[in-house]
Amino acid sequence: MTITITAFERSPDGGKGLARDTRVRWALEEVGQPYEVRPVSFAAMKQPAHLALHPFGQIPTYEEGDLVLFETGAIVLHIAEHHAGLLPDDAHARARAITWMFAAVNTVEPPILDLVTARILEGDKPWASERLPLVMDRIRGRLQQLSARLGDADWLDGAFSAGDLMMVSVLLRLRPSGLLNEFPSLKAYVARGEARPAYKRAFDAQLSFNTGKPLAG
Ligand code: GTB
Repeated sequence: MTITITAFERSPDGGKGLARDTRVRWALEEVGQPYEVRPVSFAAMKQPAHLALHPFGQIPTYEEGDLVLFETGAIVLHIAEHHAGLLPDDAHARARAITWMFAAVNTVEPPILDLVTARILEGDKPWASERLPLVMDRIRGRLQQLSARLGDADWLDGAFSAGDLMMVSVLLRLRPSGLLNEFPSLKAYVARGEARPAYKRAFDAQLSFNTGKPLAG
């Protein structure tokens, strides 16, 4: 059955891979599932046709036959549950990998999104310069805890899983801030994720989509 996801017609990041369709593309590449991408403009996202797929008028969405999903955590979990390669077989290890997926979107991503809000949406407010260091410190706190748990392991819990895919995707959003440089083990963890062939294919595909330039090779 054809899988179709939606993505920004043109991502505001110009193809740096920071929009959330990249993590869905990455999951599909990891499990070897072909997919199609339907571009959606900002205006179309808020129209009834797209709102029927995504109640909050955002991308990405995921369509497979009569199944329609939104929320990248749920989409990646669906992909991981239906195709081998992103979740371990052992029931406890599988539950722990899913726990890391939730930790990525529920515990690590919120302060990172707060930084985007503080910088971009609230950057011109008179209190912005006082708030920014507080937001940065909350992120540092989380990164400290995450790097303590990762230790010198390659991945968060044994082999690479959907938990790592989500966590690396969330941490990548920090790159423009430079904060990852303060945590060399996390920087290396993110680099390991980016070095995976499936990530590279996903990144190249979104870059080509966003720039209109054909895929190399
Ligand atoms: N919790 C949802 C999920 O995980 O699926 C969040 C989805 C979401 O935030 N989608 C964003 C969106 O559709 C795109 S990814 N925004 C349009 C809107 O809300 O009207 C967020 C994003 C946007 C831009 C960049 N960038 O340019 O760097 C990076 C990430």
